[in-house]
Amino acid sequence: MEVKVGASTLELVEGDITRQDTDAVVNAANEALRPGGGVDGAIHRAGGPAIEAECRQLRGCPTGEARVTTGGNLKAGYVIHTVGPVYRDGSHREPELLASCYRESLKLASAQGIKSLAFPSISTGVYGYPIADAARIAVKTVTDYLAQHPEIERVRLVLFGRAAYEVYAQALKEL
Ligand code: AR6
Repeated sequence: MEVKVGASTLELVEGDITRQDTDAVVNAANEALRPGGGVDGAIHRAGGPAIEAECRQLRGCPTGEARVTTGGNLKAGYVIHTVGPVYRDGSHREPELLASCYRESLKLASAQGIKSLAFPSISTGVYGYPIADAARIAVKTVTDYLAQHPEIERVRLVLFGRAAYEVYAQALKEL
């Protein structure tokens, strides 16, 4: 599924973040920027040790912020590492911090001259964010950014499995 936002394209696909041919892929990282499980583990396995070495130099990343490394052996030239909130009950700034992950990643892409990027569904695995709520925040934040930033040509939201894809497709339709 694909929609136009001004001059830019927002795309939803079911797939694996490590196989995307966008200029950058976004990693759902942790504050230490140490390789973990889920998307993070997959990106470090596929991208090779160069990414971890660069991460070590960065000395961590606070929740809601983003940092960039090269893409190692990935097709994507860059990895943007962002740290989603751990979901508790929704009243601990989780929505604001999750929106910030998408926005800060996009700002970093604009600053680096990255024209296309692929996001996974941040915080909805190990960090426990309810996916329907996370999907609404993701599509709204990305759409708002693209409307103001035509320099980003394409954002692809990469959902792992059909069920996650359907939730995001519904959120996009309702927007
Ligand atoms: N491609 C796309 N999406 C994927 C992939 C993949 N290869 N693998 C899993 N997903 P998670 P979080 C989906 O747990 O919740 C790590 O240990 C998955 O189904 O990767 O932000 C970090 O180091 C889920 O919907 O990220 C942190 O400690 C979504 O990606 C912590 O996990 C996110 O799941 C971050 O947790």
